[in-house]
Amino acid sequence: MTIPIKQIKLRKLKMMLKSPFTTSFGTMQEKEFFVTEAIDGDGNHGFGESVAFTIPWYSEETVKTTHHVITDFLIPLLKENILNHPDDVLELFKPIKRNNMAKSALEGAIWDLYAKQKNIPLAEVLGGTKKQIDVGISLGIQPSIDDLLQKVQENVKAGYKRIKIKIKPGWDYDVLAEVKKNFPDIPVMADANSAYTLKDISQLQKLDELDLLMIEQPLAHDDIVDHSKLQAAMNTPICLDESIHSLSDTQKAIQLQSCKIINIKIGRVGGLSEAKRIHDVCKQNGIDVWCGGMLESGIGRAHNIALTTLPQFVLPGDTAGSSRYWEKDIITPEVVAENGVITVPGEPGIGYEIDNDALDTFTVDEEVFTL
Ligand code: OSB
Ligand code: MG
Repeated sequence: MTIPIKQIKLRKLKMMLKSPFTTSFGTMQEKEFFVTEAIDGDGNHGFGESVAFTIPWYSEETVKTTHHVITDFLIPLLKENILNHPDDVLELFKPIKRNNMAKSALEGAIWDLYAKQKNIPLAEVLGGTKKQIDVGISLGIQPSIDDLLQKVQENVKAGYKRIKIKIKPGWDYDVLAEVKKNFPDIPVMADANSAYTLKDISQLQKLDELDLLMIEQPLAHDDIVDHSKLQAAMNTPICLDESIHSLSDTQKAIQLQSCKIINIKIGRVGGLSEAKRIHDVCKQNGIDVWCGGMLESGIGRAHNIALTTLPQFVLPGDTAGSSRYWEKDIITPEVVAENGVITVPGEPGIGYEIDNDALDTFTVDEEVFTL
């Protein structure tokens, strides 16, 4: 059986985040991204989302490189080849080096299309079994500690299962200590987005006093060697985000003992097939995983939810409810987290309908490619 795909639609969207999101690398408020749509001849529509930002400060990809790689290289590959299963996309795109977020945006739409053709939920196609998933939140760097404590308070009250605090030199130990003092019962973790080097080792070791759930990506975005030295010198588990792009990166990080936990982001690793493979090898090696976020719209969020139903996603992810990010999301119903729990939708594919009016409102450009 082949997956018949007649058309690929590429919509560029612009959406404003409810509030600016600040990390050690910069502040984001406007989100530009692509909604990908794979269409067959039988009325099925599969949707995906790209996660690269306009500026290459999280990784090397941008909105513009995503468009370039999708239109000039990836869609031509889809035109010239036949797919039997969404897993084939990974092999088909292999000749194109990296550009994982571009690859993932198309692959996601094909997974959703495939699940809809089979009339089963995406979670089930991926092999996931959970009916509900636990989620936490990621809090950006705030203007003051009081602002941060208030945000933590609101989200603890809303029932989120863990709080992630963005840190950087000068906004780390004291801030985290204050959060732990005021909220001793909620699991707290920190995400540095590569803001430190091994020269800061004593500062990082001091964080061991705080009994954090983990520290995410303290060192360079492309490093697994220094992280291995740091993990050997710290009790707090290190979680890798930016450094892990593939199954092979994962195997090497495990071998070097560079981390005890991995944050899997579908876009960063090139799609759901690679994400599953990373999940499987982590499960075999006792590495806990959780699903990260890239401030996605509801479409990307739905993919994250489906992936999180796999068994080794044992820690709460960053996939919070739509209303934390957007005045109005582009899916219906929106993603809702109740007491830190999202109920996995039972409908075919991503399990949420596209809100076409909202989609139109935020679309600034649209292209159609016939395969
Ligand atoms: O490092 O996980 C990260 C957002 C943008 C870029 C990188 C990261 C993040 C987040 C937010 O932490 C996750 C989310 O709420 O979607
Ligand atoms: Mg991170």
